[in-house]
Amino acid sequence: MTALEKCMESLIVIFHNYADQDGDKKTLSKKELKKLLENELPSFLQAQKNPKLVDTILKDLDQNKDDKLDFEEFLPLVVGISMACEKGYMLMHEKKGKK
Ligand SMILES: [Ca+2]
Ligand SMILES: [Ca+2]
Repeated sequence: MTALEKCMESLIVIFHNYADQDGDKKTLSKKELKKLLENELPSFLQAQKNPKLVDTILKDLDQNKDDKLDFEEFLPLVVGISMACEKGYMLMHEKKGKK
């Protein structure tokens, strides 16, 4: 597998590690989402300093308003954080000196 393929597989595995914890394996409940964020994205969670962050994220991403996130609804969160990280990455590399 290529690095990108592994990356996508990891995303799916991580989603299901948490989504499978209660009876509904297809979606992340608020409890499961909170656990996922705490364990997999601790620095993101700390940087936000918002005690209601999990509620906010769930509300923002939950398109069909069932208070749960399926994989499709969960992806924009990963994409959003990845984009923020990429900006940081570019800044870091620009500082290291332009060609
Ligand atoms: Ca679940
Ligand atoms: Ca939903």
